[in-house]
Amino acid sequence: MKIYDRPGFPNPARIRIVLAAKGLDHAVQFESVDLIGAEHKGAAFLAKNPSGVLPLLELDDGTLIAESTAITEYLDNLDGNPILTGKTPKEKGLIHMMQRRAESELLDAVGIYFHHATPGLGEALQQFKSPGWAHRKEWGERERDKAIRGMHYFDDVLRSQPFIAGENFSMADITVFAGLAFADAAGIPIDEELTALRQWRVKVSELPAVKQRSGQNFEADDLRRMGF
Ligand SMILES: N[C@@H](CCC(=O)N[C@@H](CS)C(=O)NCC(=O)O)C(=O)O
Repeated sequence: MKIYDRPGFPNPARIRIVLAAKGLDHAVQFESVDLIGAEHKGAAFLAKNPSGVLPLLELDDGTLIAESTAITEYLDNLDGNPILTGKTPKEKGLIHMMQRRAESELLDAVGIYFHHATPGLGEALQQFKSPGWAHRKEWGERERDKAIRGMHYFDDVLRSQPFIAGENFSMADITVFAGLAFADAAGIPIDEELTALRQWRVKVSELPAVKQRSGQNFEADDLRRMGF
C-alpha cells in the first residue's frame, strides 16, 4: 500500500496515528506530496484524487481511497478486529456521529479559518482558494468562532465520558486531536477554562500510537516556506 501525504499536516497525521495504532506502519510506503508548492492541485495528483487533498491511500491493485475517515475504516477493518471505528452497531453509530462533529465543528472550521482568513500555506495555493471573494476573510473568522464553540462542546462531552465517543479511544478522538493541533498552528488558543479538553489532550498525546507520530513534524523546508 502507498499513502500520499506530508509529515506535519493535520489530516495526514490522522492516518499516521491510525497506522501506528493498527501496527501497519511497515506495511505502507509513504509518498510525500508538496502541499505548499501545490503539487496536489496538478493534473497528475487530481487524476488520483479529484478533491486535490491529502491523505490518499493507493492499494497494490491500484484502488484509490481518499478521505481520512474512509482510509481509517479500511485500515481498521483489514485484520477483522476494528479498534477505532466501532465493533457493535451502536459503537459504529456513535463514533461516526462524533467524528463528523469533530470535523464540522472543529477540524474543518479551523481549516477554513486558516486558508481563508490568514495567508494559509502561502502564494502557490492562493489561486485555488476563492481569490478576490470579498467576504472570504469574514467567513473564515466566523469559522474560527465556530471552532472555538466546538472546543467548548467537546469539553462538555469530556466532562461525562473519558473519550469523545464514549468509553474508548476512537477515530473521533483522532479527529479532535488533529483539530487542536491545527488550531495551534492557525493561532487559535484553547480557552484556559476548558480543563476537561486540556486534560484529555494530555492523556491522548501519551497514547503510544499518538506519541509515536508526534515525532513526525513538518519538514524543515516546509517550515521555512511557511515563514517560520
Ligand atoms: N476531508 C479530507 C480533508 C483533507 C485535507 O483538507 N487535507 C489537507 C492537508 S491537512 C490538504 O490536502 N489541503 C490542501 C489544500 O487545502 O489545498 C480528509 O478527511 O482527508
